[in-house]
Formats: sequence, C-alpha cells, structure tokens
Amino acid sequence: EEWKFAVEEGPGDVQTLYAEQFKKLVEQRSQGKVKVTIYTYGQLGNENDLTELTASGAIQFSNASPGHLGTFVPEVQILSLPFLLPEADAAKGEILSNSKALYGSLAKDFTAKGLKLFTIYPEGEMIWTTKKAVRKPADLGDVKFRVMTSPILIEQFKLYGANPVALPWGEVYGGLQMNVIQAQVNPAFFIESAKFHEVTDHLIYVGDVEYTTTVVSNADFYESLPAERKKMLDEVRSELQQYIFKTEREKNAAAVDKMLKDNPKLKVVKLTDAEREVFRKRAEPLGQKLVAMVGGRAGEILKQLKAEIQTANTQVSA
Ligand code: 6CS
Repeated sequence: EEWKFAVEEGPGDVQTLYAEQFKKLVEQRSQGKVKVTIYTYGQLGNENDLTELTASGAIQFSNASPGHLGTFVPEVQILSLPFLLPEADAAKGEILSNSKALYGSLAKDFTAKGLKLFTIYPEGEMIWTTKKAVRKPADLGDVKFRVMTSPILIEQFKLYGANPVALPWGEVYGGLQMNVIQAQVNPAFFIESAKFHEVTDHLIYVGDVEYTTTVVSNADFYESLPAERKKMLDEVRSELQQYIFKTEREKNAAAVDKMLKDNPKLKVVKLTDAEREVFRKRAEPLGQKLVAMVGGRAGEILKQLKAEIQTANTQVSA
C-alpha cells in the first residue's frame, strides 16, 4: 500500500521534515505494509494544485496552509487572522493541537470539500521582507506586497496600507528581483531557504501573526481505513506535534543568523509596542470582514475559537 504525501515546501523545510518523520513512523508501525512517498513543492504542482489532488483522491496527504487554502475551504482563513492566536507557546500548542473549534467545528468544512483535517502546527512568526524600513502604515503606501492566495490576506494588507498582490511562492524570488513586488511575508526559515533575503534589504518584525499549516488527507481514503490504521495515525499525529514545535523553533532561530551572515547589509527592524498597536488597530475590522465574506458557520467558529483562546491564555498565565 502506498500513501502519497505532498508538501508545499522544499527539501529541508519544516513541512518536509514533518513529512519525513511521518513517513518514518508510519512505515515502522505498519511493519512496512504502508510505504509513504513524499513530494516536495513543484513536483506535483503549486499550493492550490496539491489541495485539489488530495480532495480528488489522486494523493492521500498534503499540507494545505490557511494562507492558500482559503480559496477552497474559506472558513480556514480564521487561522490567518492576525493578533488572534495565543503568543505563549503552551497556550498556542494547546489550541493548535486540541481546539474543539478547529478539530470539531472547522473540520466539518474540510469534510464538506472531501478533506479530512489531520493536524495543525505552527511554522514560525511571520516576518516582512521589504526594500525600505517600515514602521507604520504610511511607509507601505507605494509597496506592492506579495501575500499568499487566500482572499483575507489581501484585505489584511489593504487595511495595513499596502498594495497587496497574491502569488504562489514560486514566483516570489523573481518578482522581488525584478522589482515587480517590493515585499513579502514568511517565517525566517522559509525566507532563508527560498533565498528571499538575497533580494531584500530589511527584515521587519511586526509580531502580528504566526504562520500555521494544516495537514489534510483525502476524506474517503481516511474513512475507509481500518480502525487500527486510524489508531496508528492518531498516535503518529500526537507524537509529531512535540517534534514539529521543537524543530520549527530551532530552524527559525538558526535561519536569522545565517541570513545576517549571508547578507551583512540586511537591517532588522523590530516594531515597538506602540508601533505594533497601530497595526493591531488597523486589523480590528478583519474578523468581521471575514465572517461577512465567508458567511455560513464562520462567525460561530470564530466565536468558539476566541473563547477557547481566552481560556488557554488564562490557564497559562495562572
Ligand atoms: O509563502 C508561501 O506561499 C509558502 N510559505 C511557507 C512557509 N510554506 C509554504 C507556503 O506556500
């Protein structure tokens, strides 16, 4: 039996490391009866292609990050809202691994599209790469800012004062080099591995949002698995959460050092609390905008998630 698993990133990146660990555990625990084949970005198509391939059953597993999946499962864009997820690691881990709003309510919207929500994990704080220093919305006025393909991201960066454009990531390096776009946003490990730091001048830490990804499988495939295989997958999932949280943090820390070494002209800007607050205020209408855009159960899920986040935050600070 072969399970195909496609990721949205390249060799050595966080999603690929997750898939490799998944492969190792699944092959061990199935005594070699299941063989997992991993496809990295571009081998089967771009981010949106992978989702279609999984929903149609051509492949069994893929990463489907909320930053791109919003064109297919609109409700998932809740996870892209800035200033929402807990900042403390323990609370963030609890929400991303166990939330009922996500694994109970939101998961139904995945199922309706032929996808089973397998897991959600973080890939690091989103950092802006820009050609000039940015500290306030007015600094973004003439900046063509590349975002992922989920519609809510266009709304977010409009509110921030930029001129956003949605692209698959394969087009970003060339776009920055040719000055078709002047900025993009990604976690440190990814900026380094995609070499965006070669064609940028500033790293801007806003502290507004974490990059999250979901792993999905084909819903019919998952449902038809025998009980012991489902049990194995449950075990693999919970084991991998620890692994990926640690791996993601290590990779992001190492990447910043490497980028500064590679490009000594790179300037790091960290927004002050007051500067960050300006962007937080700008983003305030975004949740309601999303609910209006998506309709359906989005409002309900967001409300449920916010309540859980509040509980997780107080449990951690207690
Ligand atoms: O910027 C992007 O589109 C890509 N960024 C990451 C961290 N993973 C995959 C995604 O497609």
